[in-house]
Amino acid sequence: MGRISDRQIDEAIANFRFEGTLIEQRPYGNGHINDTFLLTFDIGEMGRLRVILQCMNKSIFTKPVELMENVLGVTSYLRKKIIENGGDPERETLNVIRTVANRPYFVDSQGDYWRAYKFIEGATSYDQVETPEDFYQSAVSFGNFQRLLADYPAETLHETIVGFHDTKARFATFKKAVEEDVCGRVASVQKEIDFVLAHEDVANVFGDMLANGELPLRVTHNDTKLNNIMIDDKTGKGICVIDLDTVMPGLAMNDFGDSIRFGASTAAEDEQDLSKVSCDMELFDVYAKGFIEGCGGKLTQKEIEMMPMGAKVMTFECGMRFLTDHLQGDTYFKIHRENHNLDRCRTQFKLVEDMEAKWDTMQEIRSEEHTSELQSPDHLVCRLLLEK
Ligand code: ADP
Ligand code: GN1
Ligand code: MG
Repeated sequence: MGRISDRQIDEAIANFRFEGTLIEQRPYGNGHINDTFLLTFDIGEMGRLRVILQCMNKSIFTKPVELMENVLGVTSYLRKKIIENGGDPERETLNVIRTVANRPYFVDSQGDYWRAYKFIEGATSYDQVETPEDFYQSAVSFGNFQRLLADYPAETLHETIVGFHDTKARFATFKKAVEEDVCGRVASVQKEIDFVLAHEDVANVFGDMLANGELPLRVTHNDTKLNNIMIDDKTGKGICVIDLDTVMPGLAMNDFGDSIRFGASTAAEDEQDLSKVSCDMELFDVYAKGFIEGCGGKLTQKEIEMMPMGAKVMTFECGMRFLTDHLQGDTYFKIHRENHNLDRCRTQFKLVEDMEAKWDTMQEIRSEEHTSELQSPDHLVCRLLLEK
């Protein structure tokens, strides 16, 4: 991992209300943003207790206190809903463990911010789809997450990353990175740069529709990749949506699309053999079905119509973000090898091309199904939020 010293980890561990004797600590998971550790405690006759300890990435999340306010707000709201629905709030939402000073986060002597969550036992976060059924279940859960938060007071949420899915603004940032060429990498990625420039229209679609009032803003997750959901090992159901750092007003199609970009790909996000990368239409289909069901009839006709576009926009945006980071010297996404962000960018652009080739099929799948019951856009309340 590198960024965090052992001394900092020890300092953080000493400052949370953990029970028992620490018997193991190790880096954990495949997130690209935070530094995540799994801690195991021996609690005597009661056995073992595991927790997740995370150092938040403060160069990305520049206001960690506001971020934790969002997390606490959303998890306590979900907790109530889960209890009302007869669910298990210990496993179906994240549970923040407080510090000895009774705070939801700890600031260490280096100024880094830490938080801890109960580990969700008996469930797995997958990096690649193993069965269509799992993918379907993750879709139901992400849709359900959006439905459960439909009446959440959106105006209380802080915008943790400004313009997170403002694809148009990200296009402008990309162009600036090309102009500046701080690492001298532009010449070696001209093909990828040309791909972005040829797709400017994709960057503008949703911004223009939002401006015209054609799409509602809702409280969305905004980072719906498969490893941000825990699938129950026994029932196979999506039990808990995790990684709540980017819960903010956003677009339903982006939550849909980000899942497709990651989970409906036939290869890993960083696969180097591009012949293995394509968008699986069966997976697209099962995910669309599960997501619409999970949203419980809340999506508008226009939103459903724009779901394939959500897949294309999110995939294009993510590829462009990886390329921008490659040009800027890999300062945002964690990398584990040379040109890692470039490899990631290439898989995303291959997926965009494949979606373009399969565009008619994607439209058909979407329109064949699920368009029967359509509701009014009752969440326009959020519309003004991003403009404030
Ligand atoms: P990042 O923002 O870096 O992606 P995440 O919050 O997604 O960080 O955490 C990284 C990984 O750690 C997740 O993909 C998941 O595998 C694991 N993880 C996070 N929180 C929990 C939890 N409460 N219980 C079990 N696993 C978790
Ligand atoms: C990051 O945090 P993680 O690894 O779940 C990123 C997403 C990207 C994704 C690409 C806060 O997600 O936006 O789509 O990597 N999260 C943030 O894999 O930037
Ligand atoms: Mg994550």
